[in-house]
Amino acid sequence: MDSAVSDVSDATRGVSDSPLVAAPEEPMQPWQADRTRAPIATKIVVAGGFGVGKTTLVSSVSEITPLQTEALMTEASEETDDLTGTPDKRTTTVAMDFGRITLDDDLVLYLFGTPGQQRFWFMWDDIVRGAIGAVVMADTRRLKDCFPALDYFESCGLPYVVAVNHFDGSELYEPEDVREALTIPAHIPVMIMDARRRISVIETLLSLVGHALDETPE
Ligand SMILES: Nc1nc2c(ncn2[C@@H]2O[C@H](COP(=O)(O)OP(=O)(O)OP(=O)(O)O)[C@@H](O)[C@H]2O)c(=O)[nH]1
Ligand SMILES: [Mg+2]
Repeated sequence: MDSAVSDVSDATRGVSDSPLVAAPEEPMQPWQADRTRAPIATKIVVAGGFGVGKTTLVSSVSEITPLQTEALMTEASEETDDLTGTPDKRTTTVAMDFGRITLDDDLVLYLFGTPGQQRFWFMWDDIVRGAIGAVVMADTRRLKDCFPALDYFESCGLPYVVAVNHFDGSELYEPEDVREALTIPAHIPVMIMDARRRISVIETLLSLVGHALDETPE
């Protein structure tokens, strides 16, 4: 063909003169053929009581702008939502948080944060569908707030780890003390972390992925 388009493409690509050849023939890189390194995408749920730091956790590790569904809190929720542990908290999650993080180049975690307020718990069944595991966040100043999440994952059989979000000024406990207080079985990881620190959150997520793999039958 004599068209200018054909001439340019032939000259720059050095390919055959057939107009049907649209893309350059590039040799396949070894990593492209290695199916063992194809990215694996998994879904992880971040649960826990009201204001324990779920939205903070998702935001601090997400490599995309996290999706948030925060609504301003008003005096109407004063009776039900205890803000003594987090006096600066102004908003609450009304649907879910969503973020993404890629670990080790080929493990993509999609993070789904649950709403903490009791009146939105009906959404949990939808949020956890298809997840490989959950992070149950706890605050040692109000440990009982994480009981509903623990009960939920125990009853549905989804692997989970317990992540104690340490708030400045609160007493620092050993993981084994928290395990005992919450009667968490020995094979379930319990860790003390800080939802604001990316590295701390990544350690928590890696621990969950490892635990979920241990729990999943071959
Ligand atoms: N000091 C301290 N503050 C934190 C930490 N994590 C979260 N916060 C603060 O605690 C408040 C609660 O955080 P959120 O991430 O909104 O909690 P949440 O669990 O998503 O809350 P709900 O969605 O309303 O249940 C916010 O004001 C955060 O800035 C932490 O590790 N240390
Ligand atoms: Mg939230």
